[in-house]
Amino acid sequence: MNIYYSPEHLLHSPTFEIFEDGQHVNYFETPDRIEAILLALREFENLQVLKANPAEQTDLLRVHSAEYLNFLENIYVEWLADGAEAGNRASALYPTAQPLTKGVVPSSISGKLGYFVKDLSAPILPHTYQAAKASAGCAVSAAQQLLNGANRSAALCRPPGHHAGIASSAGYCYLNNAAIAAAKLAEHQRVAILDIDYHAGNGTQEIFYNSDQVLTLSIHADPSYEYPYFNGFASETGAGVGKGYHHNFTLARGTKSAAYFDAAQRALQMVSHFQPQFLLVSAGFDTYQSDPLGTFKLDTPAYNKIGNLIAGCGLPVQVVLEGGYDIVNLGNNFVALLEGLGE
Ligand code: SP5
Ligand code: ZN
Repeated sequence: MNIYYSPEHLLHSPTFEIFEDGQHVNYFETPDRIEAILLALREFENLQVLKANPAEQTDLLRVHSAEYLNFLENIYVEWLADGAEAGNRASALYPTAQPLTKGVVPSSISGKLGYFVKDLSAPILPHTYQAAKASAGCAVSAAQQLLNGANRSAALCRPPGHHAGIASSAGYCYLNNAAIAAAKLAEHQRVAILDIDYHAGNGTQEIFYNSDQVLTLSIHADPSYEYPYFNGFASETGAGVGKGYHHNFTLARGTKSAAYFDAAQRALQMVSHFQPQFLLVSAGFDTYQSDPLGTFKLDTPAYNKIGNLIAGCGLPVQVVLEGGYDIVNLGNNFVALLEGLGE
């Protein structure tokens, strides 16, 4: 199996985030996440870790709006030109507001931040866009592997992607890596995306909400008590021709393996029924029992079992890394999923 990564993820390392209750905490989505996975992969045979090139504009534009990409590319420099001081903690840009309606991009820096950034966990630093494009490039390279006929591929994406919408950053995410890969694959064939991160894949949901070519499924903590709060409810099932091509599987606080596997099996039945050519897995490991942001109770063997269940579909599978913040166990959990998936 080929696994893609980019050292450029190291360029993006925010120091803090702000929780919804106002707490400033150390940033959870850290560079050592990738380094931990790379270390664990050394023990694993039959795989090659390869450096990916950054995603190209054409790949990004299948998913994101041009004005949003322009914002990500330029906002930091605009801020410096406006007299902001670089090189300290405050040099991370945070949003300030949410518009009631979308339509006209604000001209002010604060206005743009409020318009394009949905929460206080997706700051923009000097090299954030570069790292995000490199991350998306990992997903594009892994997708290309499937197009070339591989049965398995994986992308060590950082920053992650599944909370990024068509024109929005949120929840550590800037570019939606899985959606960018899926959009590339969907130019040729039908694609399903199964999101197993602890948090609802609301960005991916938004991007394909009106599509019947990409089936999107997300298993996650019920948004009635967990981030991202506003989407990811079971009642949201797609719109227009996409009606019936999105499904959310909401789980209670403290969900254990048995209930999780049950949801996974129901989701995978939908995948099989859809008969896609490719299956993409947005793989978050914040469902782990000691994850600092999650409440679920999965252990390491559970990821092996989830891999087995996914393999049961008999489809070419691409794994795209999303969340997972228990750094000590992240590498083993990632390896367990790959081992469960098999060749
Ligand atoms: C990719 C990914 O996993 N993103 C997750 C972003 C979640 N950020 C919100 C964390 C909310 C923590 N709430 C703590 C409340 C403290 N009282
Ligand atoms: Zn998550």
